[in-house]
Amino acid sequence: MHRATTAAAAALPDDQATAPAAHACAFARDLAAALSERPHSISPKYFYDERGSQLFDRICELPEYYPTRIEVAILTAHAREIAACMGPRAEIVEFGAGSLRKVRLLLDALDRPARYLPIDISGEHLAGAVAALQRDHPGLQVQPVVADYTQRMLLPAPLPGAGRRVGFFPGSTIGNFTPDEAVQFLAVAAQVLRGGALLLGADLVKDPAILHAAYNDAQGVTAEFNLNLLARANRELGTAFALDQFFHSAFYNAPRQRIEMHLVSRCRQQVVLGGRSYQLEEGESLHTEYSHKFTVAGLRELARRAGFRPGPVWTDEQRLFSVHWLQAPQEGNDA
Ligand code: AVJ
Repeated sequence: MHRATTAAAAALPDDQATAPAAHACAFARDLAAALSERPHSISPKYFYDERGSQLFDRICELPEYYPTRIEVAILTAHAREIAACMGPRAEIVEFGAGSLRKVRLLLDALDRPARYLPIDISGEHLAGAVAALQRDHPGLQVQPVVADYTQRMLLPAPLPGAGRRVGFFPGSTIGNFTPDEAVQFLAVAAQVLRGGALLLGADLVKDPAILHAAYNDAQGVTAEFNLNLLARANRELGTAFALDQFFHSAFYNAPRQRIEMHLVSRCRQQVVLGGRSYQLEEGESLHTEYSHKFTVAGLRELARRAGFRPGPVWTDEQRLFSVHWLQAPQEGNDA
């Protein structure tokens, strides 16, 4: 099971300078918990330090990793229709904004967007990406939020005169959550986006061979991305994980409709963290990520359970990936 507790309503850390240290503590605590319990499992959010964010950007360019390419094609093909759903002066809130590549596809089609609020856990990476976006869109108000969107967070009040507040959650990152966690996250998003909507990207169930290849690329970038979790612990927490004593494992669990990623220990070994020693057996794994796959109907049902009213869905011809327009509840409606 994931330790990622899902979002409750809203909190903007007002002292962002303390965020990295606070995060290192959370990482130490969560890694210690992961090593203490069996099966060992840690949240995939710890992949994304500066190095991990760079590796993820490289994954998005891999020939085997179709989700980014297909989602970009869908957003490009339907940008005008999506922009029409958003309406004039929309405020876009992106959850886990990363390198801010995908929002650019929408910005060009949008009618005078009021503001863009990218939320990301990787502060340094976000700052660089915001600077680059501002160069290309000098008139756009951008307000980056360095925060963990799986925790409570408070968003700034809407700008006076702004149109709809539209959440943007591309990439099928929703798949990192278990289905129950996904509903919890979506329920909070429905509250935060009240009166507006959520534009959500969701990867679809398909031939397991295609899924397997996407998470086991020939160049080994995904393996390096997975192993970076241990490298990061060595950098930030003073552990001494021997990276060559672990291997990357990613497989499709068909009944659960998800890719699972693990780091498997090649031998019996000891790990020291925070003055405590933990033992890993040969073949024992640390689970690092779920990447759930959806059917269009299944995703719409999850959204309904969270209080959204599902609207238009856009997919590619091969139905590899889907983009959903989900209407948030009306303002002042307590249902
Ligand atoms: C960013 C979470 C959507 O699950 O496909 C890519 C992360 N992990 N390759 C995904 C990821 C391995 C990605 N998400």
